[in-house]
Amino acid sequence: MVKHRWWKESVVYQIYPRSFNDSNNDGIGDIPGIIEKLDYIKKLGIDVIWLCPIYESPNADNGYDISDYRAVMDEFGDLEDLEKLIAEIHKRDMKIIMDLVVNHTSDEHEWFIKSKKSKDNPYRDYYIWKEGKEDNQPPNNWGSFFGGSTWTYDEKTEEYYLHLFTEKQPDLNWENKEVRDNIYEMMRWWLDKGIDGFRMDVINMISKDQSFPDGKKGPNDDYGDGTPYFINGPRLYQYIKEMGENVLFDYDIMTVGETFNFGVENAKKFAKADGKDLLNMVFHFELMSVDRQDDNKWVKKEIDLTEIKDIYKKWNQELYEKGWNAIYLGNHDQPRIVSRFGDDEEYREESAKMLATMMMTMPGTPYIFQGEEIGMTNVAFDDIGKYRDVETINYMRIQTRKGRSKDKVMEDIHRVSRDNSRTPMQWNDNLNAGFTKSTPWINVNPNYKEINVKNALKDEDSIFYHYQEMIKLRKQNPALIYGRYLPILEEHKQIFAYRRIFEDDEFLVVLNFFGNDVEVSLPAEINLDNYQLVMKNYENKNKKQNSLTLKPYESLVFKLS
Ligand code: ISL
Ligand code: CA
Repeated sequence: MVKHRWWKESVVYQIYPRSFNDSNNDGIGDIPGIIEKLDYIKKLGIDVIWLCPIYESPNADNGYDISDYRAVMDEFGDLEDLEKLIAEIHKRDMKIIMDLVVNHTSDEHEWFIKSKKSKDNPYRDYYIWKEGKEDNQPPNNWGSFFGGSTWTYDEKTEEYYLHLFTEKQPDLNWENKEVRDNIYEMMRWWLDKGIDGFRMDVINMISKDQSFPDGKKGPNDDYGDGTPYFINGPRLYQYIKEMGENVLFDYDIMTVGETFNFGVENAKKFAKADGKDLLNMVFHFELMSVDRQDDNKWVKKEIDLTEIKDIYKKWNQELYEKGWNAIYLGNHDQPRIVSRFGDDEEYREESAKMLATMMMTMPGTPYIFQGEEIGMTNVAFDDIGKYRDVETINYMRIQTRKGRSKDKVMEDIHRVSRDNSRTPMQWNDNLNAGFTKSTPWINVNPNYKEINVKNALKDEDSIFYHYQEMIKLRKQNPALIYGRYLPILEEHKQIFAYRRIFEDDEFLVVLNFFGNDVEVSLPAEINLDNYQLVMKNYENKNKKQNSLTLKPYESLVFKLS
């Protein structure tokens, strides 16, 4: 029995505010700038906006280091602007979910400022402080996601504090009930302002093994791997369930967890607590590893389409009527999808449309990251000084210190730096792509003259209108949302094809995932004479009864007549 929910039938648009639209010409995107563009987002057919962090922050990690959960970062505006944004979004019959970043705060949060004052103040246990080992070693050998140790020594109180990310992002101690109660109270404060849910940042890292054991350390690793001791930790379900009981169950909201290494079993388990919706869906990272060697983002591996197919098949079939999928290929942490999974040169439009067709015909809730809908691409700044992301800057410093050439490191950065997705939204072909009239905080991608919203809206064949059409098709056909997922041609190395079936509606999706022509014969039970072609990304498609010839990145959607 399928339970219908508004968030299952929604398409989400992710906004990284710093790079979206600058309304007061200080070079930084802001909330009034977002309000100016709500009609554009509505035109695309969006139902929910996921707003990346806008809270007070020193921007060590561009807002994922919060110093006041109840204040808006000056550069983005003020609380009044935010309340206006919420009202304007609701006026347009859209909803807004905000980013909940509660695994850590900024080191400039008042809690941490008090916590580090002394060993015995009431805030000490809001964070995770430990004595070092003898001879001045940190409490264990864990490595931070952004390089270096996860421990920083505080001279004053002669202890180390834990930070899985930068040293300006100390981890909160979720063992401390006061911390949890403060978080729940803050969540209710935002929900009572009318927001419609949360995207929960690294939410499956909040429970740590309290013995903080060393992690496995390979011969050429600088640090040990702590992830088995802080990912999916011992009290994670207890905390999330408590969050449900204290906050989530009281509201008709949408939640999506960002969960590294979570797996389908956890996705099912966390979807409910005592029969109530808990973590509605999660972003897993399995598709983010298909082009990485040993899951190392900086080391490239050729994409094997069968690996992608297996991941979709597992998640789609395991969560069928037991959980719900979040469908995404990109976000503010990942490279631009047309550069990563498509072809951002010869077949940029065709491959961007093919990826959109894939996402909009998968079971789950699709997420579009700003600029994806016009096929924005990776950027290749010629100088490290043009990059802004702390992870990228740390990577250059650490790698060159190890003796690697700058040029080689720049190649890695061009391919996977998070800044690929953080260059300003390209609105038109005016100065700075219409993002700002002053100097942008990060340079605009030089290809903005050709790739921009203005050109997209003028061209009826643009990627934008393909997204708009696909979103419409999805909305009109529950089979594309709730339907069973049945893969075909599973062994094919180049074609990704599947059927979606719901009651007596059926769709057949056939995607050429690569840049060369391919001839494919369909399984005997499929007779294309019984199907009507409803979406394509090339003109005049000729089809035979039981076989197809597909052009590079050609995508086709058929509906059983
Ligand atoms: O993309 C990654 C690094 O290249 C991931 O390790 C990412 O940092 C991880 O998925 C957590 O991401 C979230 O938390 C981080 C923040 O930097 C990311 O922007 C956010 O999406 C710390 O808050
Ligand atoms: Ca601004």
